[in-house]
Amino acid sequence: MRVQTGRITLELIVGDLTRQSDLEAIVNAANNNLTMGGGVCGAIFRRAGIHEMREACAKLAPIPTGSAVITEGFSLPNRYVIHAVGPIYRVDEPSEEFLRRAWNNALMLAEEHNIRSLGFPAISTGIYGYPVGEAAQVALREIISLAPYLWSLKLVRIVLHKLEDYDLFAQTLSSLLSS
Ligand code: AR6
Repeated sequence: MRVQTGRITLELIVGDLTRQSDLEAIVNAANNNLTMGGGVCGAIFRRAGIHEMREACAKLAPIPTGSAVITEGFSLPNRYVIHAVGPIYRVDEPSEEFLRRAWNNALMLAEEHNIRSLGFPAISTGIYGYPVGEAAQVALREIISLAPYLWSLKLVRIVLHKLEDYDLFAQTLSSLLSS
């Protein structure tokens, strides 16, 4: 699914975030210590080069929930990785506000670095337990509300790992755009 909103193109696809070679940057669903975890984070570290990414992240850690930092992409096909920390659902409260901030700060950091194309995973919806439908509302609302003010970003692509997650994001996007 692809729509125009504000000044950007917003895409939803099913796929692997670590194989988006046309994107300048991708967002990692990170933890506060910026260490290599499982999920998309593990995949990003492996494809970037574990040693290089660990060293770069160690210099920036720890960071608070809802914030974001940037590193090189090393061996990834992307120039940059933006590491954003979403909330652990119902542990980091208010979870909705922390998730909104994670998306907001990742987008703002991309703008500061003049990044034109950025890929996201569904932050917090794996190991951190955030229900995908609720996370989609928070993420898509934040993108749509910032979209008129984004100058550098032209393309934001959300890469969903599972078809059922894609369906939930697509339904949510359709209903937000028609309301
Ligand atoms: N491409 C796109 N999405 C993916 C991929 C992939 N290759 N692999 C998994 N997903 P998670 P979180 C989806 O658990 O919930 C790590 O240990 C997955 O299906 O990666 O924010 C970190 O270090 C889910 O929808 O991140 C933290 O400690 C989404 O990515 C913690 O997990 C996010 O799931 C962060 O947990």
